[in-house]
Amino acid sequence: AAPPSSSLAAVATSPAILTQDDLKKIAAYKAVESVQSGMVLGLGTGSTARHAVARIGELLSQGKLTNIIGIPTSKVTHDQALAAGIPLSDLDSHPVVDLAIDGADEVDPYLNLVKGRGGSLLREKMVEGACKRFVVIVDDSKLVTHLGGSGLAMPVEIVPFCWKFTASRLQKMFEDSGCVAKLRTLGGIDEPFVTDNGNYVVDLYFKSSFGDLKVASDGILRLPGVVEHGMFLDMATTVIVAGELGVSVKNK
Ligand code: ABF
Repeated sequence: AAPPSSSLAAVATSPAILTQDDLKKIAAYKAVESVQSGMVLGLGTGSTARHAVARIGELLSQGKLTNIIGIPTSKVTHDQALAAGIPLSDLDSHPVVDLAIDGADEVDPYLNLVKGRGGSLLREKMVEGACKRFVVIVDDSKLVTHLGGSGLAMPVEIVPFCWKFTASRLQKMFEDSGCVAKLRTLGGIDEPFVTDNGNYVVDLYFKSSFGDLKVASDGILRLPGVVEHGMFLDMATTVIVAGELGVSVKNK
């Protein structure tokens, strides 16, 4: 199938030099324009999504939005949203989410994503998998021709029990692609990074393409010890990309 087309929106970015954070904010604000009063909202995690959460809180405090219920995708977002005055709930009480807004680490031409470099992939996948519309917000540095091709990590959340065994099986699964599996640790020390769910993250690095995304996804999920991976295939309904030349909106 042909990749989704995109349109350059009329929201021109300012002629001044924009930082990457400015672009993230522009994409986030554009996404929040789709939020309507009464919605149940999936609240993403990361430096782009935090702009959306802040904006939703601001519109609520100004009375421009009412009756919003937020479903946070991490403890960090929970705390930010609470401080911003957004009423919160969870999927147990609100199993259908109207709209989720979140960032991504990579976006391919078919709107498949890599997520989870921030470590919140499991909750993000649960919440964003339950939503009617999933709007992804990125600056244009996140666009790739194929997932895993940026040379950066493809995260996999695994249980701590015998994590070395699981990591080596993941590496072996993709040995033809020169895969190296590394346990994510806390900034320069050997202590493992622990997710909100008490699990570890193994980051997979590929030297060459690992082939069909669906086959890779199924293979990883079949491995005992794996909880979830960071490929979000066929989940995004819209991707908003902010770049120096303006905002482009790609719809599935
Ligand atoms: C989350 O934040 C993640 O899934 C992804 O890892 C990350 C994107 O980070 P940022 O918006 O900080 O670039 O959405």
